[in-house]
Amino acid sequence: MKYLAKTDPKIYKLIQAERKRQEQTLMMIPSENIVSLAVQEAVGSCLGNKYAEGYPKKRYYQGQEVVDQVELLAQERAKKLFKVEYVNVQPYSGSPANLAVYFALVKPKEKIMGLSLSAGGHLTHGANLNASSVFFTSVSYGVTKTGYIDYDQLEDLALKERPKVIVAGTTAYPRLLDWKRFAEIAEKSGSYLMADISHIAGLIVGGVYPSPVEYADIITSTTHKTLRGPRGAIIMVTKKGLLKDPQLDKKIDKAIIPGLQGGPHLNAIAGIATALKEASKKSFAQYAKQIIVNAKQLEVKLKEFGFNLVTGGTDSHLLLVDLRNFNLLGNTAAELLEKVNIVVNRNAVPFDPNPPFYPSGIRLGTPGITSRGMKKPEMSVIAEIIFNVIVLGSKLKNELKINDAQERITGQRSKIIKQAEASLRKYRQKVLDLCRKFPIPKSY
Ligand code: DSN
Repeated sequence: MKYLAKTDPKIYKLIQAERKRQEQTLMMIPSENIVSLAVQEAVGSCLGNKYAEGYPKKRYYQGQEVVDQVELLAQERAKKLFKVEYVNVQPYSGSPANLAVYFALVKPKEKIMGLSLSAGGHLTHGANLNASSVFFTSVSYGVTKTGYIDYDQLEDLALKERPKVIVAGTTAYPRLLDWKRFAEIAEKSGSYLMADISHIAGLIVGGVYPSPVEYADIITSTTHKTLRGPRGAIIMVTKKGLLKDPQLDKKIDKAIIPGLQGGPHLNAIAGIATALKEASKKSFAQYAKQIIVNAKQLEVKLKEFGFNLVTGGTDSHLLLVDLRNFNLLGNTAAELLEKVNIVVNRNAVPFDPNPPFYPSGIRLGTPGITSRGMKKPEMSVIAEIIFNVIVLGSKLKNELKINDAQERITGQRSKIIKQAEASLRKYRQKVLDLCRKFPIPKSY
């Protein structure tokens, strides 16, 4: 980074600081990951200088002979890896990708149906205030008391509402999705089935999570989560989707450009192509397998320590911990864990009695720490640290007589954190030791 250091020392220093933060913390937000140097080089390349509105061989500007090959390569690799008929690699990220699908298939105010945000769905699956519910009419399905998707409710609702698109996708759901059941319901209600596999794409190509390809018409995915690529997204159309609607691929292309986007980010598309190549290797399948082994080990250990996990556990890369029996908000838990260099996010649990900004749970996942090479023994150490930190927070909240309403106030939570600091040092040291033993792959 010698050029950046000279031209813009402030940004250079901030990047160094962020790299150090990543080196010294356990990345346990389940949607984050650490990409390879190869992917970083592609993203930082001169491809970002080029405008290329349109699609390979059908662009608006000249000078496309090289970038056409980049985009075609990304498309071909995605098609082969996910076993689909058609891929658009241009979406800037997951949210525009989902919006493009709705834009392609749903008229303003017609219905879409997704998992509610409070039950583990994504903002773009029809949440309040999001474009997916402002421009379209959003109907949400939910989960049962056990935390599993309520497929019976989903079916009743789909038959009643007849949405244009049913979204099978999640952002905070630890279990497998029943693609077949989704497809049967979509068939009955005459809906397109869109699978949003953003969280699980890497697990699917690694062969450790069932693929929706046989069942969905359209599949969207970000590329930077378990797939371990750069920030970006892809939209895929399956054989089933094309049989149902032979124009589906063209509708998606049109929705991306001229519908929603301008010039594609060819540098990101090159990074996606490289990540797809990496994901086709045997070592990636081993990585995907280890992500789940690690999540399962966390499940076992956290349960031994008395944590309640939504649905009782996980089949994937993430766990949703309901902290109500520890009498601590997700905010306090996440802030305390950050003090020992474990980075997770606060998260609502299904039927959360607390508001979304002060939810009762935390969401954690294993893609990032598995990229560092950590395995089951390290998961046991991490689970024990999480337990100790949360028990300490709970005890201090009690001793400081901070009630649930006060705990929502930053200043009150700071009292707990300040009081905890001395005792947290030893756990922070343990985390630092782990980070040193399992360095992140070299990074710019
Ligand atoms: N922010 C992502 C996540 O954390 O799941 C989804 O967009």
